[in-house]
Amino acid sequence: MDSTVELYGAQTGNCIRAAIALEEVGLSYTPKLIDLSSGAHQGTDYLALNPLGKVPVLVEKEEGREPFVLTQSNAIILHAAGKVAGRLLPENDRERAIVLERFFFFVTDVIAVSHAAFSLRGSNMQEAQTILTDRMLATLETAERYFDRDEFIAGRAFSVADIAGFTITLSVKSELPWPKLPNLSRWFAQIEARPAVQRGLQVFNKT
Ligand SMILES: N[C@@H](CCC(=O)N[C@@H](CS)C(=O)NCC(=O)O)C(=O)O
Repeated sequence: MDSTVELYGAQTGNCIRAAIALEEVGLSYTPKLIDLSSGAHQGTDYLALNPLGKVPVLVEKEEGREPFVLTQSNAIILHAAGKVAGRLLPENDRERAIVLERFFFFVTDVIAVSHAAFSLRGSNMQEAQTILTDRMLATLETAERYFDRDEFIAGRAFSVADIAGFTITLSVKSELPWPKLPNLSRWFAQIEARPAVQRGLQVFNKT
């Protein structure tokens, strides 16, 4: 049966993470660039897909079925992981739980705090923005401990936790005290060099 996958997005951390996940599992998909600066995400057609007017959105179309729509980057990443057993999420219960622990460490303790700080940009709450940014950076630095025994963020294999950690680290690269973070430094260079990660970084890059 014919099926197609589309990923609507822009050059933002949430969209790049979703794209990297699709690239890492080798799913064939069509990127649909949404121009946030012209408000394309607030148009009627786009709001019909995602009433929140946010990117990314994944749409799977299969003949004879209603389109399947996902409107959260983390749901898209986990959905991609489900496409190839054991590829981005271990099949072993405990190993999978550790991957999810570290995936959510980045999603809730680092990325969400970063978003909260970002949302205060241009407001008169500069001090609050600085507090949130400093807290997010301090939390991110604690990821250094995850490499005591293992090569990746959550074990011996690349996983959704590495995807969650990579783009937020990239976005604050110039603000991290790299000499104090030798493990994170080695890990970051290794993840950045992955061909699928490189492709994901370019999917919505229009420059
Ligand atoms: N929790 C959502 C957040 C999505 C989100 O905030 N997307 C931003 C770009 S990273 C966006 O669409 N911003 C445009 C706007 O809010 O107008 C996810 O992870 O997918």
